[in-house]
Amino acid sequence: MELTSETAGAEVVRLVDYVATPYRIDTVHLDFRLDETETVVVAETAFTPRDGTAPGTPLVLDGDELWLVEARLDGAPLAATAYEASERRFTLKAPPAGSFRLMLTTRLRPAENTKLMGLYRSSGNWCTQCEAEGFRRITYFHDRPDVLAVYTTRIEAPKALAKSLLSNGNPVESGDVPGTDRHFAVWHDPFPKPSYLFAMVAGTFDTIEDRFVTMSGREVALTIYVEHGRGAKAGYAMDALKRSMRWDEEVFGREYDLDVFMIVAVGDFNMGAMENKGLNVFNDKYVLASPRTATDVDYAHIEGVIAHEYFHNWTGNRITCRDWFQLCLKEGLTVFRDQEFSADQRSRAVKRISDVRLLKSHQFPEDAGPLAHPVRPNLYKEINNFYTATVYEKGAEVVRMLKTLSGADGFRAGMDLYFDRHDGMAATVEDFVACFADATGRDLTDFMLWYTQSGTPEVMAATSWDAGAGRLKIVFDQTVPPTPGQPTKKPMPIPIRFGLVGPDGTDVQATRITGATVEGDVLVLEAARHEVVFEGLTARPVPSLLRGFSAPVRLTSTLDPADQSFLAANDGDPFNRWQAIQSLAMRGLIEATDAVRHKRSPTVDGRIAEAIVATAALETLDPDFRALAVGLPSEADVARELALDVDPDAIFAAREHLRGLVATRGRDVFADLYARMAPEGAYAPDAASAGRRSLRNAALDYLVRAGDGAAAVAAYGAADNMTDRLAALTIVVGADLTEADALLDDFHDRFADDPLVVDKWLMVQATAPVDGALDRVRALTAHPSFSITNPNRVRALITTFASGNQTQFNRADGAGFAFVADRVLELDRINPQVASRLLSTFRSWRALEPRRQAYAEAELKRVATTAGLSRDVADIAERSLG
Ligand code: B3K
Ligand code: ZN
Repeated sequence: MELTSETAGAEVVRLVDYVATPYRIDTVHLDFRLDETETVVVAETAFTPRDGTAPGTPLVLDGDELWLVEARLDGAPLAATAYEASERRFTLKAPPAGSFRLMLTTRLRPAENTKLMGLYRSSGNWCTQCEAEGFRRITYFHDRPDVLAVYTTRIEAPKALAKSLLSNGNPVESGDVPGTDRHFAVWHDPFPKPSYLFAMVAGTFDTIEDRFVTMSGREVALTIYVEHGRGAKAGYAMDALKRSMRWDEEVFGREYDLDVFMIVAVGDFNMGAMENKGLNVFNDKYVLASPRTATDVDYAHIEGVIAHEYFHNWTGNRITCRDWFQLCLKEGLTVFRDQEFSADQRSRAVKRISDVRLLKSHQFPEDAGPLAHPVRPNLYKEINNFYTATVYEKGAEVVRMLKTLSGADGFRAGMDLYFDRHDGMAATVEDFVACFADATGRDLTDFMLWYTQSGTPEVMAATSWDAGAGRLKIVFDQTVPPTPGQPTKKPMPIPIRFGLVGPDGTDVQATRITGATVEGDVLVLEAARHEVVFEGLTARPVPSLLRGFSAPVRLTSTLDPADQSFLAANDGDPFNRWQAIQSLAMRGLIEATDAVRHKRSPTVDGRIAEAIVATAALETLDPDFRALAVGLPSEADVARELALDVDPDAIFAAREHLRGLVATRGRDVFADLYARMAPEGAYAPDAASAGRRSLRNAALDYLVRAGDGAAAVAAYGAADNMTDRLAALTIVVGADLTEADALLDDFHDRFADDPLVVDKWLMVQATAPVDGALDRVRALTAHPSFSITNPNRVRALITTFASGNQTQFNRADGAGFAFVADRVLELDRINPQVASRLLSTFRSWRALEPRRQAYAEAELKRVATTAGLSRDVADIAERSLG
C-alpha cells in the first residue's frame, strides 16, 4: 500500500496524555465467514457515551490496512456522508444520543498477511494475534486495553478446510450450514476483555484432551491443538498446564473461571505465545516436545511459557492494563509468577541463577545502551518495540523486591487486595503498588522510582575491619547512570540481602547494626551513601552481599580474590556462591583480555581454574548447580563488564585461554564426571536427570578443549536424546573438528522433516565461533530448510547469529553488520516486528572499539535513511543512533 500522511512518520504517544474514550463498548458480536482466499468479518458493536461526553461527539475507531464493505447504524445503512473510512480509521461524524449499535463489515485477505498480526494463515489454518494492536487489522474498533467488552463470536468455514472453529469463552452452539459444505460455531466469553485478548482459530488439528477439577470442584475441559501428526508431542505441555493450574490455586488462591481452556500451537508466530482469554495461541516451539527432538532446556521453557500464559488469566486478563505504558503491570508480574512456579517445580537456586543470567545478558545491556527505557516507559512511537527485557525481566525483579520488602505474608496480602480491588478493571502501576502500601502500611513512594527511572543502579561496597573493636564497616555508594532522556537520577531504595560469613563458613550475627534500615537479613539502602557498621563480632567475617540477587543492580566490592574464593567455597547462599566463582573467573578474563589487547600472551591466575575444577568435583553440590558453576562468563558478559573499547576477538582469545587452563587442570575430574554422570535409564525430562546431563556435557566440553575431540564425536553417535546429541554437535562444530560437516549433514538428514529441530541445526552453525561462520550463515539463507517468512527460522539463523556470535557478528571488517542490516531491510517488507527485533541486536554498538563502532554506525545509518521503513524499524534505528 502507498504511504499516506496518516501512516508516514510516527506520532509520539505519551503517558501523560492518557484520556478515556468518549464512548464505551458494552458488547461485540463478531461473525467470521472464512473462505480459501477471503474472509468477511461482520462486527456489531454496542456503544454508550461515557458520562460527560457531549452529544454528537464523533466516534473515532482504529483500523490498520482495512477495507470496509458496509456500515450500518442501528440496523439501517449509513449514508456515505455520515462517516469517513480509510485503511487506518473509521469516523462516525455525529453519533445519535444515547446507546447505539454500529455494524461494520470488513474484508480481509489472511493468506497475504505476512506481518502475522491480525488474522493470518499458518500451515493452512487460520489464527489471530491481536496484542498489542492487531485487532484493528480485523475490524474498526477502540483497539486499546482500557475498553473492556463482552464478546460473542460466530465462525463459519468450509468443513474441508477447518474441522475446529475456536474462539474465547465457552462454546454455545455449533452445526452445519444447511445446503452448503460449511459449518459454524458460536462462542461467548462472559468476562469483559480488551480487544488485544480476542482470538479466533479455525483449522484441522490433532488434539489431546484432559480435565482439571478446580479448588471449588468445577470441571474444566482442557484441549491442546497441534498440527496434524504432532499430537504425541503435546503431553508434557498438558502436564505443565495442569501443574500450573494447581499451583496458582495453592500459591495465589487463583482459580480458573471458564468451562474450557484451550491451547493452539502454530508454526508461524511472532513471539513465544499469547494469553488470549481461554484460547492461548502458542509458537509450537513452546508446546511440542519428545526426548528425540527436544532438549532439557526446551522442556523447561515449555513448562515456563505454559505457566506464564496460564497465569495471565488473572494477571493481565481479569485485571488488565489501563494503557500500554502499564505493560509491566501484567508482564513483569506474570514473569515473576512463572519464575516462582518453575523454582517450586525444579531447583530454586538453579532457577534463580538462570533468571539472573538472563537478566544480565539481555536487560543490563539494554539498560546501558541507547534503547534504555524505564520499566514503565513514558513515551513510545511503536508499542511493539517495548516488549523488552526491561519490561519483562526487570519488571519481574521489581515485583520480587516488593516481595522482599513486604515479606511473604505482606506480599500475599497485597496480591489478594489487588485481585479483590481491581478484578474486572484496567489498572495502573500506581494501583498495584498502592495495594502493597495499604496491605503492609509501608510507604512505597520512593519505590515508584523503580518504575520510572531507567538505567542499572551501581552500588559500590567498601569494607573495612577493625579487629580491636570487633567492628566491620561497609560504605555503600549508589549511583544511577544517565540514560536517554534522563540525565540525572535520584537514589533508589535498594534491598540488599546479606550475611556475614565467619571463618568456619557459617553465618555470624552482629549484636548491633547501624547506618541503614535493617529488616531481618535485608539492609535497605535509601540514600546515595550509607555507612553501615556491624558490631559485636569476634573474628573478621566475609560479607556476602546481594544474596539471591535481591536487587537488579551492579554491585562491586573491595573483596579480594582470597575472600571471593572463600565465599565460592563456603557461602550458605547458593546464588552468591555461584556469583563468587563467576566474579573470580571474570577477574581472570578481564586481565587476560587486557593482555591480549596489548599483544601480550594471556595469563590467568591458576587458582581461578583450580576453584572452578574444585567446584565441579564437589559431591555435596547438585550436578545442575555444578554445571552452572563450571560455565565461564560468556564473551558477552565480559564485553558488558568492560563497557568500553570492546574487542570481541581479544575477549574470545582470553576466554579460550581460561577454558584451556580449566580443561588441563581438571582433565581427570572431567573424565571421571563424564563417566559417572552417564544416563541411569531411559530419558526423563525432570530437573535432577537434566542436571546430570548438564554436568556431563559441561565435562565433555572441557575434555574436548583438552584435546579429546573423539569423545564428542562418539557422544554424538551414542546419544539417545536431543539434549546429548545437540550438546555433542555444538561442541564438535564449535571446536571446528574435521568431523563437523559430516555430523551436521547427519543431523539434518535425521530431522529434516521437523522444523523445530532444523532450527537447532541452523543455530549451531550461526553461533559457531569460527572464521567462515558468516559465509555459512549467508549460504544457509538459500537452503531449502530456511524461510525468510517464518519467524522461528529467521530467529534461529539470523537473530541468533547477531546476538550469539560475538566474534563473527562484530567482525573487524564490518561484514557481519552489513549482512544483518541487509536482512533487516529485506524482512521489514515482510514482517516489521521480526525485523525490528533483529535490528535491536546492534544495541551495544557504542561499547565497541572505534573501528567496529564506525562500521556499526554506518550500517545503522544506512537502515535509518532507507525510504519506506516500517514504524517498528524506523523507531529502533533512530533510537539506536540517538
Ligand atoms: N503478551 C504476549 C506478548 C505480545 C507481544 C506483542 N508484540 C505474550 C506474553 O508475554 O505472555
Ligand atoms: Zn506475558
